[in-house]
Amino acid sequence: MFSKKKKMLVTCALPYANGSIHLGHLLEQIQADIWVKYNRMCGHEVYFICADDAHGTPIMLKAKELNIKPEEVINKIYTEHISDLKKFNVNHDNYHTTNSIENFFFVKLIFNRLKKRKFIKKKIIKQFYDDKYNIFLPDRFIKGTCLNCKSINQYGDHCENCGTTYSPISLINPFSVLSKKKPILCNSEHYFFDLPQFNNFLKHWINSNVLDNNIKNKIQEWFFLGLKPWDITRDGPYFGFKIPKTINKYFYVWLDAPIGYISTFKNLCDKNIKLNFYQWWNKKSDTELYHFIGKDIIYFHCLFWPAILEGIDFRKPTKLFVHGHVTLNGYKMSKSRGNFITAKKWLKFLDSDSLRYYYASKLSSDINDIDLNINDFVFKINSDIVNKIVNLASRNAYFINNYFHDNLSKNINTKLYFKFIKKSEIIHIYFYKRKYSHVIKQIIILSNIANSYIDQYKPWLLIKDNTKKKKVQSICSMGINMFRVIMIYLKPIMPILSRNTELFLNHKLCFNNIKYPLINKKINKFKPLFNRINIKNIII
Ligand code: NOT
Ligand code: ZN
Repeated sequence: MFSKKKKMLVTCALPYANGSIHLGHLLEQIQADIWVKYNRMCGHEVYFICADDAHGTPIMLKAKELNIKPEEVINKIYTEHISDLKKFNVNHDNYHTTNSIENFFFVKLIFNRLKKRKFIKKKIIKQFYDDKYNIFLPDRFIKGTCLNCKSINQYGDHCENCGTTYSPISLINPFSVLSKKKPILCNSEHYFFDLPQFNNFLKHWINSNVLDNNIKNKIQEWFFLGLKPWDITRDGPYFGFKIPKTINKYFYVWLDAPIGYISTFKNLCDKNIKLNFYQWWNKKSDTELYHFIGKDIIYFHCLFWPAILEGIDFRKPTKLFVHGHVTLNGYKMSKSRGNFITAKKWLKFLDSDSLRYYYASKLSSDINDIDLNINDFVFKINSDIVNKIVNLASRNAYFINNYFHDNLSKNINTKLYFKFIKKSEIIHIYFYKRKYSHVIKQIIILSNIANSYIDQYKPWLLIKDNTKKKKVQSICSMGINMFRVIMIYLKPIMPILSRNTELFLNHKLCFNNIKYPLINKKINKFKPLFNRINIKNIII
């Protein structure tokens, strides 16, 4: 893992600028942030970026409803998103917005290049128009009866009852979600990205180790159904980038969103002279690009995105890391169900490290949904973090602080210490493969061994015997050393607890010097490192 120093660019999907950061966003942001912190601890050069996805009809309508400009909506949300993510110690090197000069620059450049290379086609399509609101309706703003199973009130793009996907035009009795009126069908000329031209390239790319196997099957299905040209135009009024030399036509938000990865990085290069944009995005780049995404946006990232990059001769992603969704006590989170938890609400009752730990304890490299069960959460944090890990520090620090002037012994149990650091081999593999739940399992195994070691020697009895003082110092120093190794493994996951531990030990937690135990060294007075959670105080 320490082999070659790598240059890595890591991204999260861009949160929409029309709502707050919630537990769903946090799963992905925390998953990615742990991976970034881990890779940095291994000595790699890692840049972690994200941005707000600031265009589209919902943002435009929200502004209309509030009687303000869309720019005002997105600016306010931008500040809020940055502050929320920071409070969970998700530390991006740059958090930008897709409504930026850089993004407009790249969207135009990419569109023109694709057009020049004949990857863009024009076509007249029929689209629903709401003549009360005077807008063309996105699929999600049209509802009607499913043509297949006849269930009513289904969205314009797919039926939640039978799973059929279709065009809104085929809905029975369509109506506008905004005005509830029957929409009018109008003709409009749109630009299409010609995805089918990339069929062979994509088939090859998908099989070049960029995806885990479980996702590949889903994609084979799409190839089987046949790739279709992708409509990248929206008619005004629309909040987005206007397509040059057209009247009232805009780039679709899903075209400019992924380009946000490029423009956010460009914006970072402009602030950091060490970074050379071309080195990172040229077709033959020796840097690595990783996208963390949810399973609902695989299509965009596995098909459109690599095809666009291929079409413009840019580098492709090294890997796509896909995760499942968050459920809360077994249910999908939703505002209408009243179980929608924002980052802010979480922090009213709980701390950020505990969410990071809980998510890590459930995360692996698969796309299964992650259930946040509040009782299980409280139990796990109190049992693992408070009773096992922090207690290991506190019970040993008690003796070191009170009987040995804060000094760790010169002698510790080297055989057992070696066993602890040997675990790093498997832990490195688990971190690298994003199998964080396996990392946590190993950590808990080590915590149990460490606590049993102390239980076995009973320093609280030995200390009564004057001839055993040295022995007590050595046992408790070993306890502190085992705690330190555990905390090195936990550092990418729990940054606040790690920082508190570093202050307590007077020592920076890192992989480089894990081989060397802390001996003959002064530590600080123990102060509570983490608070037990009382379930009665949580009202979420
Ligand atoms: N705002 C979108 C969402 O589903 C994600 C955009 C991801 C950006 O929340 N990129 N691409 N492709
Ligand atoms: Zn149906």
